[in-house]
Amino acid sequence: MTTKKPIRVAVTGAAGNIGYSLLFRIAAGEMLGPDQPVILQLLEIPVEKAQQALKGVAMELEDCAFPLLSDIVLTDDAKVAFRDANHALLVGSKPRGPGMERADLLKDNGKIFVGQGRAIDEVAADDCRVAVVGNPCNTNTMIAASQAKRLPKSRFTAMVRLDQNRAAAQLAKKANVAVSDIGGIYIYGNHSPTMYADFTHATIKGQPVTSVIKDEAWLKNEFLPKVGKRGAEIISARGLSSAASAASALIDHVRDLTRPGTVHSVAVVSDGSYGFAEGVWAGVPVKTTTEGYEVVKSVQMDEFSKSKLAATNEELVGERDTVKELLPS
Ligand code: NAX
Repeated sequence: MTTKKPIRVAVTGAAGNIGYSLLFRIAAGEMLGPDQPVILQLLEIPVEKAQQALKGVAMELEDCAFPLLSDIVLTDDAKVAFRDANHALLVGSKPRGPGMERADLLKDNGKIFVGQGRAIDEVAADDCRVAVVGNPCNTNTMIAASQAKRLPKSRFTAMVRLDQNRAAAQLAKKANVAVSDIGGIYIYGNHSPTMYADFTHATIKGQPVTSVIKDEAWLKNEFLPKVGKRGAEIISARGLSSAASAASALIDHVRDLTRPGTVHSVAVVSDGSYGFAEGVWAGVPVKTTTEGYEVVKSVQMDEFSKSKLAATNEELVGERDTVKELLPS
C-alpha cells in the first residue's frame, strides 16, 4: 500500500471521447506513477445529457476498482473542478460546427479558456500545471495563461505530443524499424497542419534520418503533410476524431514533464527562440527540469526548416490577432 498523498487531477470535457480513453489510464497510474494515488475532479458542461454521461463514466471508473483512485468529483462548476488541483487537463472545448469559420471557433472556444484560466488561477494548488488539448490548443493556452496573476505562464502548456508520436511512428514505418529506434524528432509551432516535424535533426538507430531515408522528396512532400494532416485522415476513416491516441499523448506529455532530463515536444510560451513571436505558445523541444522545463535552444535550422518555422509562426500570430479582444490589454 502506498502512503503518498493523493494528487488532484482536474479534467475538463471528461465525458467526451478523449476523456473516455484518458481517465482510466490516469486512474491506473500510467500518468503519475504506479504508487501515486489520484483524485479525479471532472468537469462537464451544465447540460443534463453531458452530466448523465459523466455519471456513467464515474460508475465505470468505480467498477474498475483502481487501487490508486482515492476519490472522484463530478461537477459543472469550474471552481469546484479546479479547487486545489495539482494538474488541470483542459480537454473540453466546442467542436467546429457545420459552416463555422475557424475564426468563430477561435473566439467561441477562447471564451471558455478565459473563464477556466481565471478559475484555475483563483482556486488551483500553488504547484498546479495546466495542459491544454482542446483546440485550437496553442491559442487556447495563451488565452488561459493570460488570465493568470498567481501562476507563472510557464505552467501553462499545450499538447503537440500527439504530433511527435505520429511523426516517430511514420518514420519508423518508412524505415521498417521499431519506434524506439527513432530519436530526436520534435514538433515546432502550432498544433495544426502548419506544424513542423523537424526530421532534419532526427535519428534512426543513432544515424541521421536523412542518411537512412535518402528520399528527400518523401520526407518533405509526403512525411510532413502526412503528420500535419493525420487528424483529418483519422476523422475520415473513423468518423470521429483521434481520441485514444490523443489521450495516450497527453499521458506522455504530463508524465514527461515530471521526469527531469527528458527532452520532448511541448508548446510553451515563446521567448523568441526559433523566431517565434514572443508571447505565442509554440511547440519546441523542451528539457524537463526539477523546476519545470527549459527550452532546448541549440538546434541550428537550415533554410528549409526556417521557412517552415516562419509559416507556422505566422499562423500563431494570426490566431493571436483573431482573439485579441479576449486578451488583457
Ligand atoms: P468531444 O466532443 O468528444 O468531447 C468534448 C467534451 O468537452 C464534451 O463532452 C463537451 O460536453 C465538453 N465540453 C465542451 N465545453 C466544455 C466546457 N466549457 N467545460 C467543460 N467541458 C466542456 O471531443 P474530444 O474528441 O474529446 O476532443 C476534445 C478536444 O480535443 C477537441 O477540441 C479536439 O479538437 C481536441 N484535440 C486535440 C488534439 C491535440 O493534439 N491537441 C488531438 C485530438 C483532438 O482533436
